[in-house]
Amino acid sequence: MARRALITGITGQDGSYLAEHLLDQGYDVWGLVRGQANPRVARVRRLLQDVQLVRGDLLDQGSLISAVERVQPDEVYNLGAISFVPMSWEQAELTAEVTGMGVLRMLEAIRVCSGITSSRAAGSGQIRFYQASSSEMFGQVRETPQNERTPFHPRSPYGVAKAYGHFLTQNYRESYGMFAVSGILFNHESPRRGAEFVTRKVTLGVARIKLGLASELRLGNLEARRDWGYAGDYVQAMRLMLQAGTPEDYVIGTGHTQSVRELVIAAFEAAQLDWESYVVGDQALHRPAEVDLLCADPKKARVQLGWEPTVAFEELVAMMVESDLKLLSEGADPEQDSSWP
Ligand code: NAP
Ligand code: F7E
Repeated sequence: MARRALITGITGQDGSYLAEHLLDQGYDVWGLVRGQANPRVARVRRLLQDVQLVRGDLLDQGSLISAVERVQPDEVYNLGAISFVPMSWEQAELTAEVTGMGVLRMLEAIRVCSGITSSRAAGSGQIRFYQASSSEMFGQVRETPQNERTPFHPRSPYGVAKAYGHFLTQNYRESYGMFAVSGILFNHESPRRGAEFVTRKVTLGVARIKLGLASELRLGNLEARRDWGYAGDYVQAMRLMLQAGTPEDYVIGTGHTQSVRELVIAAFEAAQLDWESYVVGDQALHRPAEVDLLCADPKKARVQLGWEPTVAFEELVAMMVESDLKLLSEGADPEQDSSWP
């Protein structure tokens, strides 16, 4: 029988790529969707027609229990979160509730539906759980590159909430013998990336300038460095973690780091434009506390899971610029959820 997966965050970038990947692997895929009139659900219905939808919200414990009871999943991928770092300062409590406490509610739904108690541990055939953890937990880094043993020093309410989810996932594994893993993923991008994140903001900005739809691009800190990879590669690592013999945590990244300035140069070059004529610095876009440097050491994933990234930074940026040029020239509005390449 096909394995059955339940994905929270199905309407997001990673949810879409993971759903496609799991469908390719022969899974029955279910996506958790929330809200009465969430426009992103229509996009999922249109582009992921083989995904079945179940209602639920990471803020609502009962809804998660009902979803797990209905779907009877073999694997749960918890990708749902408030994931935009600047928003986590503006709505810190909501971020804690969704990105942090949401992990507790999902783990509890699995525990209750599986009949696991402190005296009755998880058995074989148990539901396997993936938690979408983040390199933002490393924050002000203590060493470079960062691996599974690097200490955390998160720099935003988002990073703090993710650290809670990470430790809770480890704790449910240790307390109840659950197959629960935390994937510590570094930044991953794609033509489906939300327009608020810097890669997509830059590639959309470049495409608008190239097509004469804009004359400048306002950005914050150009010196921050990130380890940027391709989302399509990273969702494969999520599945591999849940197929491993033992539940363990893994760092996923490319092992290379670039600055936002280098991202900008690469994107403008991909459209044969001179970036210095268009980019305007904006102090309002700087963060109260910045993560200056991230660079992954993905050796454990390479050795134990056989996972390798396949798309290099310049290729990723060129792919995103090309996709945004196409979308905009077709008259689509990428800020609208109806367009999803
Ligand atoms: P994304 O595009 O921002 O998607 C976030 C998803 O969370 C959306 O589907 C959203 O659904 C859902 N969500 C928000 N509030 C919810 C709630 N109360 N209940 C249920 N679902 C809710 O994020 P992404 O880039 O795909 O990332 C996926 C996960 O990986 C996130 O947890 C993110 O924090 C983490 N992560 C991402 C990266 C990265 O570079 N992309 C790196 C490390 C970790 P709605 O349509 O209902 O709003
Ligand atoms: O910022 C700088 C900004 O918002 C990257 C999320 O998926 O990855 C993501 O978090 C850098 C920062 O991503 C602008 O200051 C400059 O240093 O694209 P971002 P992020 O904060 O790294 C991690 C791994 C996650 O887990 C998160 O969910 O770019 N930057 N100027 C800017 N950033 C934005 N957004 N907009 C600017 O104008």
